[in-house]
Amino acid sequence: MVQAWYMDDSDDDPRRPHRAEPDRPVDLEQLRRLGVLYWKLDADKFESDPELEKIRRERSYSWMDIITISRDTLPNYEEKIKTFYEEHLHLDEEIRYVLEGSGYFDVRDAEDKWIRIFMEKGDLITLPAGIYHRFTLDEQNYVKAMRLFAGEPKWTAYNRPADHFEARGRYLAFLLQTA
Ligand code: KMT
Ligand code: NI
Repeated sequence: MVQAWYMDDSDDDPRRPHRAEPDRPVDLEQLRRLGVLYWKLDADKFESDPELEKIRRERSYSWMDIITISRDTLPNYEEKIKTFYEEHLHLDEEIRYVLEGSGYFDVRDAEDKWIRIFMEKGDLITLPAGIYHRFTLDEQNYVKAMRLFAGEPKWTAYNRPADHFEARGRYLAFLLQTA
């Protein structure tokens, strides 16, 4: 089951859980209405997994690589971590499959409130084009994840405000339609 919740307003270390009090959990249906898709897979067999292959085929996720985010493995670690946590959007889907370790994807809901999604081993998530979001490691400071892409990857992140992009307009129209 996905673990997601509304965040508190505290600006201390982003790697802490930041659960709102009282707790406001978020379920799969709420995420789906934001265009966020989630699957639980068996990460031990990621190299040959018919379930993963099916998702990749159905959603045209032809491209993939594996990124390990930790101080020792990621060049320019500090800088990248900072960039990941800046609120931004992309013009295409962002797709991540956690193979080891864990981290948090934060996404804005339709009222612009932060929802925090805990991603651990076996969690695959798709963030729609045009959604404002950010990523942080948690207190383990380690994640190994597969990055997937439909076609040739484009990594450009547009920091907020980025409302003039067509992808943003389309996303807002999608939100209205699922409201
Ligand atoms: C991104 O784009 O935010 C990243 O690749 C980091 C998260 S991967 C678990
Ligand atoms: Ni992103």
